[in-house]
Amino acid sequence: MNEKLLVGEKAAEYVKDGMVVGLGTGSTVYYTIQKLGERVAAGLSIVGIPTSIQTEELAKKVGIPLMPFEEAETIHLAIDGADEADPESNLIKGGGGALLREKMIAYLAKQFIVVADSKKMVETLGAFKLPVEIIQFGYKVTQRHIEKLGCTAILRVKDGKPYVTDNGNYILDCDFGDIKDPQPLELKMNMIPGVVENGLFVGMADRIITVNQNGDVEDQ
Ligand code: ABF
Repeated sequence: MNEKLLVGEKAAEYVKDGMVVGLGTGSTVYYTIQKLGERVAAGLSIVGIPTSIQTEELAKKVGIPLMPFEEAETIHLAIDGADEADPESNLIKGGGGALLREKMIAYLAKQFIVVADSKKMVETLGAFKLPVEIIQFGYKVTQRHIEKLGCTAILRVKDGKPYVTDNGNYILDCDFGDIKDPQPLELKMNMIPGVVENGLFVGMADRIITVNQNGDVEDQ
């Protein structure tokens, strides 16, 4: 059973005519975007705001009209994936490197729906290393400040070079072990000069669509 397809397509049902829709990044929301493309072709009138260049290209390919984030007065609904989700619907995101734009769009959205296969649902966040977006300047100093919070912070590398986000920044993947209380960590992290944003989305998700133990799509 393709859990990503099931939850991704279920989320598309929440999109109504006239909506401005935040379009997430990743392999699960991929199915949401595909389904929305079909519905647009059948007459659905929406405008999408992509959370990454990758999603912008996918949305154009499937025919979803787009608008620049700067022009958005409001976003009715943002739909995105996650790397982990705990029972309080706190998330770790950023495995795909798009966490900054994802968080900016989710923050503006009136409703934020997360699509997550069952493997993403955890009791405690932290098995997935926390992505943190930092500026390139002085990144080793920033890395040391972050490690003083109690983690090992590893510079994300791609093709042998530091990975660079759509915004021209680096990402550190930070191993804190179990993150039992994500809110103070989210705040402390962003206080560090050089940190742009981190992948803890605390209290932001309004709904998580996943698959339960019986294999049924569950709308939490
Ligand atoms: C995106 O979804 C990222 O934040 C996250 O890394 C990614 C993971 O989800 P998937 O498994 O759907 O690719 O929003």
